[in-house]
Amino acid sequence: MNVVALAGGVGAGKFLRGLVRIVEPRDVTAIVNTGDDISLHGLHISPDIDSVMYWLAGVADRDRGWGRSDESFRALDEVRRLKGQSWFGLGDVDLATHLVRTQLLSEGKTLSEATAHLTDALGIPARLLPMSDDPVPTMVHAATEEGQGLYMHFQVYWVQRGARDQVKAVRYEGGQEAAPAPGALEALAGADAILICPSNPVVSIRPILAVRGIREGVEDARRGGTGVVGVSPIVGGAPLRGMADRLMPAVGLEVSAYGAAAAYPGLLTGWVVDERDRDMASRIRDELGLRIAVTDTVMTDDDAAERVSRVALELATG
Ligand code: FO1
Repeated sequence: MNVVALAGGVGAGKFLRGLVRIVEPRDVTAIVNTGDDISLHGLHISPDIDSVMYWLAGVADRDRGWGRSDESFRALDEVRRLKGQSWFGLGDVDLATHLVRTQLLSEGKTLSEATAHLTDALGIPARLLPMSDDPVPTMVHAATEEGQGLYMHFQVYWVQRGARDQVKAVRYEGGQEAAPAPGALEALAGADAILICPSNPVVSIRPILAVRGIREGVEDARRGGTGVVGVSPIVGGAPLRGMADRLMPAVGLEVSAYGAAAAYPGLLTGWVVDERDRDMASRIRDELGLRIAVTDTVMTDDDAAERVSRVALELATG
């Protein structure tokens, strides 16, 4: 069975660890958000690709959410002492990933090729594709407390400025000029199920759908009878982690399991909601016309992740 997953960072990493227990890993293709990608110190950093990669390789930091386990930050401390840019927490071991990726890109390899190199080196059998080899940065329009307008990269909004600004709008810059990564549209066309990981709709999944042809690829697959099922990243009215609660209202989405499903009009056939949001199931079913499954979606370990991915897959294929 061929399964395609649209993936953001931590939630996707956990979910995919469960999915590769129930589907042959080589038959899983994750199309990963690269809207968060940023260049710092001359290095190309792909936070969501790295999160998914580290989770699948079993080397992710479970508590911090991003980056590697058993990490140290000595290089960053020295960057700070040297009055360099130290606002983005690059760990010493994590740095190796960015060094290898950046070297490959400088040799003329694409981001897809660099990602394949890294996943191969980490022994990950599932296929990870960036959403595009072209840059599609997620940009945030916001206003400071003093009312001054800002237009900034998502990582500047989130990490450097600590999400303190009032978000007015979010843009996926260059999405319509970007080409999907080689193999992404073919994977969607050949999928027996398409799953949307429990990732932030505004800064993880919609950036993927903004790349020319990807939304249409999902729509075509759906019209052809492929189940398209998402897992709500909103549990009990709030995201488990991250910033969805600040960004969803800015783009007109209610911060709820309903609002997250409503982020994908015309794309879904089913939606997995957490048991804490059971009351919302009938509204999602009736208003959005989706098949619903209710389960405990909190992925505290791989067994829980396997259960959540099984529920999603069964809803998509059943
Ligand atoms: N998130 C933070 O809140 N602070 C950081 O210093 C930080 C560093 C970082 C380094 C590498 C990496 O792959 C991710 C990192 N993240 C950090 C996470 C990242 O900013 C976002 O949470 C993701 O882009 C959202 O999926």
